[in-house]
Amino acid sequence: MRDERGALRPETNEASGTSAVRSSNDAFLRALFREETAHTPIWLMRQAGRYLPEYRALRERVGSFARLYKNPALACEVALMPLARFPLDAAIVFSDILTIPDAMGLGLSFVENEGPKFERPLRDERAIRKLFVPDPFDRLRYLPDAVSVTRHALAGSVPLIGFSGSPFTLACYMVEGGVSKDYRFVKTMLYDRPDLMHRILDVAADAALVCLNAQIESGAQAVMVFDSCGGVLSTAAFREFSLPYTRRILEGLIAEKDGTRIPSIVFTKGGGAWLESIAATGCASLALDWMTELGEARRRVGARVSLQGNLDPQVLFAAPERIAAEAEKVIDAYGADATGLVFNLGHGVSQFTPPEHVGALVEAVHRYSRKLKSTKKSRLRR
Ligand code: 1CP
Repeated sequence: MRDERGALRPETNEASGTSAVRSSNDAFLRALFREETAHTPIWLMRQAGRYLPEYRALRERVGSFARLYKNPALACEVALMPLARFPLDAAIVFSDILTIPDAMGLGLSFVENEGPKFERPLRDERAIRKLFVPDPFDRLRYLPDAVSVTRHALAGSVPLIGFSGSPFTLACYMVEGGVSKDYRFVKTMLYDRPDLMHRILDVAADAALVCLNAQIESGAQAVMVFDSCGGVLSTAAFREFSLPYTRRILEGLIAEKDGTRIPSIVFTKGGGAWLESIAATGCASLALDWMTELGEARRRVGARVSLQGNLDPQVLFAAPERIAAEAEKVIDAYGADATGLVFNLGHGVSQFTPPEHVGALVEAVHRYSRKLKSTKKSRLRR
């Protein structure tokens, strides 16, 4: 089905027939809202990616990463790959945060083993003044279409997450032109020409917002903002150049779709010092990197937001028994009986992770949390 703008639209809640029911497994959405669940839901950042041999084979066949995410049917196929292997509690649309600057005309390419590169990084004032907000249903049409095709294919099995980069993280890639170790260009601009930095952030915030809302309109049931570079800032700079722009996105998000609230998650890598201010932006949930202790985070902000995280992704290199033991530690750190935890890694799955180890993690989180939650229930009945 296509709407008046010609975009693909999911047949809403086709599986249930009612608009109020979320998904047959709604543990992920319930946990985001700090409601009771029978188990702790789990999904992993970058769950659909290079550690899966079927992903590598498809990318090889198709020729590039961009050909995958620009084709809604292939993007859907990739998003479903990890779910075919593991009983994960959420799916995430297969795309990249850098599609927004690409649609702004910066010329994105992905160079093998070097990561993303922009042909025209933003360095001069004229280019910055000309920056514009791309129409998500025009230049980025493949993204809302991928959301709608994936939502349809999930058929109500688990919820679908949409995402974007935070304005500051987008600005880092746009100014640096790719991955950076020292953030030299972006920090030079931020301190020397804060007016230009604010101009980029202003456009990036509007672009991220329209892009997230397009994903919600197309069927995303939760959205996540990745501030993967936020942690490189001083506290003062974070308060000036990252936080207000993330807040602006959260304030503009579509809050409810078909009678169901749409929760938002904010991930600030290296943001452990600022949890209170991030929680005050209005997000439903904070995603934490592995440096932050979950129990401490819960004491600081757990009454306001749910938490997502935060196993060190490199634990997945260890043997399955060690993975299970480390996962239990994460759950225990949060508070075994508690509501409001979505299990995840503290950052994306490494491409060198053996897929069976991801299976062992998902199994351990489900098994251990089910045991703890049923013990709590029978304790309450007594
Ligand atoms: O096949 C390939 O070589 C492409 C590898 C790849 C993949 C699978 C890239 C390149 N991006 C992605 C997908 C992707 N990116 C998803 C898909 C959904 C999922 O989680 O399964 C998401 C959510 C992202 C988000 C993203 N891209 C972030 C934010 C999260 C994070 O990891 O901090 C960032 C910073 C990027 C930039 C990016 N894209 C790709 C690379 C190599 C990079 C540079 C950063 C890095 O090395 O991870």
